[in-house]
Amino acid sequence: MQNPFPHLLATLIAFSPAIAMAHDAGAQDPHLRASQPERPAIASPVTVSLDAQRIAGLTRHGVSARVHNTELNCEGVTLIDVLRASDAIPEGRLGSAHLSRYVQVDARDGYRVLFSLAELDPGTGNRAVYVVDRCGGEALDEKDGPLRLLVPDDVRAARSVRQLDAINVVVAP
Ligand SMILES: Nc1nc2c(c(=O)[nH]1)N[C@H]1C(S)=C(S)[C@@H](COP(=O)(O)O)O[C@H]1N2
Ligand SMILES: [Mo]
Repeated sequence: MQNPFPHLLATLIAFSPAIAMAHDAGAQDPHLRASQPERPAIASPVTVSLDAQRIAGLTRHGVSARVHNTELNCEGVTLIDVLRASDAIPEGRLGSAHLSRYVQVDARDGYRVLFSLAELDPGTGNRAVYVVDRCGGEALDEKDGPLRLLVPDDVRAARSVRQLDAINVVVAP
């Protein structure tokens, strides 16, 4: 039988520039990776402070939302500002490592909802979510408050959590 080695060698040499080019193109294509191969370590979960004094220091906004068939006119702060005030997220644009984190919101009655950081980030999803403490000109009572969420652009008010108890930012497993 003829020795196949010289033929194999000739084939490898003939194709090596193409193989090298394909490899280089892969390394340079910015679309191949959505995130860095090595993620920086981010603590998880990060518990967000709902301390009244800290919330009182944030910019206040008026916010209206339809809940069932009632229009609620409330006042409060943005959830993204609350997250920043607790150092749960960095200032400015959220890097890719933050886009796989989620915000878990728990209520005293056991109700729980989630938001992704990406949907809340003003530079990405820009979903408006508020933490409010007054509606209809009055402080919220124990049935609804003292803090609740309002998500005016959600079709149904299911994430407008009443009886806010805890907020944690979690790295998705
Ligand atoms: N803590 C808590 N928040 C909650 C709920 C709940 O069961 N518990 N239900 C949600 C749903 S499904 C809706 S439609 C609205 C109802 O808000 P309302 O009670 O102010 O009408 O609250 C949301 N927030
Ligand atoms: Mo609901």
